[in-house]
Amino acid sequence: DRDGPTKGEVATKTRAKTQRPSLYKVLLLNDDYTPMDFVVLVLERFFGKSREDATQVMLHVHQKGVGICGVYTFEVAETKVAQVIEFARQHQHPLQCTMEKE
Ligand code: TYC
Repeated sequence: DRDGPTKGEVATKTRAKTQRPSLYKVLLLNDDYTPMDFVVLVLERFFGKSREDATQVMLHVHQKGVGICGVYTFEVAETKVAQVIEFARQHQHPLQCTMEKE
C-alpha cells in the first residue's frame, strides 16, 4: 500500500498490480528435408525436452505442419528462434522456427 491516510483524508488503499510479461509461443514448422533425428536433437538441446517428449512434438509437427516447442517471455523466445535457425543453417537443414504472441 502506497497511500496512508493523511490529515483530513479518509484512508484509501491503492495496490500496485503486479505486471506479468506477455508470453510467446515458439513454433516449429514442418518441411520435407530436415531429418527427424535432427528435429528431436533441436527439441532436446534448445527446449530441454526428454527424448520421448521431443519425439512426440517432432511427430506432431511432421503430421500437422506446425507445433509448439515452448512458451517464453519475448527475449527468451527471440533467442530460442535465432538459436534454432542458426543451428539448422550450420547443418544445412531448412528447418524453420518462429514465435507468436500467446
Ligand atoms: N518432415 C520431416 C521428414 O519427413 C521431419 C520434420 C519434422 C521436419 C518436424 C521438420 O519441424 C519439422 N524428414
